[in-house]
Parts: sequence; C-alpha cells; structure tokens
Amino acid sequence: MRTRARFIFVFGVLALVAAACGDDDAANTTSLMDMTSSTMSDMGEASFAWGMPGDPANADQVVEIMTSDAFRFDPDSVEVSAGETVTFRVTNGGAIRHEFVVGTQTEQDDHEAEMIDMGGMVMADEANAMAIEPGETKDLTLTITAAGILQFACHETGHYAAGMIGNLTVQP
Ligand SMILES: [Cu+2]
Repeated sequence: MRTRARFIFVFGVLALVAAACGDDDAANTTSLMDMTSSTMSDMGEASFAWGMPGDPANADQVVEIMTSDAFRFDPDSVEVSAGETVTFRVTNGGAIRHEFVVGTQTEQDDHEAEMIDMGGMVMADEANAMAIEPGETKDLTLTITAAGILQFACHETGHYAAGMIGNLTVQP
C-alpha cells in the first residue's frame, strides 16, 4: 500500500512536472523559432530594414570605438548618413570579452533575450554583430540605408543591463 501510494504520488508529481514542462516547451519553441528566423535572416540575405553588410574596400568612413570594462563605449554616440558604408573599428580596451551589435532598439532587446535564453553562450559573429576579445581590434562594415536612430550594444551577460549601449544616429 505504502509503495503504491508513493507511486501514485510520484506519478502525480511527474504529471504536474510534465504539464509544467509542456508550457515551458511551448515557450521555448516560440523563442527558438524566433531565434531561428532571426539567425536565418542574419546568415542568409543578412539584410536589415536599416542596412546590409558593406564592402570594407568601399567604406566612406571608419568609426573607431573603444569598449571598456566599465560597460561603456567610447564614444557612446556616433552619427552617420543614410547611404554611407561605415566600418566600425572596435577595440576592446578591457580585460573581458565585449560585443558590438548594431540594430534597432527592438533588435537589441530581442538579441538580449536570445543571449539570456542561450545561457550566456559565446555569440557567433553575424552580419551586424561581433565579439571582441580583450586587446583585440575588429572591423564590422555595414552599409546603412535608412535614416533613423539605431543602437550599438554589448550583450555579454549583464553588460546590456548595466548600460553598455550607444546611439547610432543615421542622418537622412
Ligand atoms: Cu560588454
């Protein structure tokens, strides 16, 4: 009797866990699908509403940016013009890894959610994103096609929340 009662209890708990996991799976599936679609758009055509990968040889300007372990970019505000091909030359002046990700506020928020979902996994460089190791300098070239306000941000765990974000103003 005792064993049977325990079995039923365990079975009940398992059923509850299964139900809970079912919900989690649904949520995970949704975010995985979002992640897949954004990853595919990044890796496929790799174009965005605001721009596309640019040819470094045809860059109109090179913008030099430094990252620091105080979770800041220097400068933290950059202005370019729509139609320009811009090479962002980012130097990691800190002792920990930083990222440089260009996108709209919504894309930054989505990227942050994906990074949290992935448990702080190291991000692969994408058309609009790169990771920079301490002491390293890396280039990201983009042709910015649309005027507006974009952001560049770091999504290493905790950095975005700590304010590691800068404004990229695209003049018409
Ligand atoms: Cu960072």
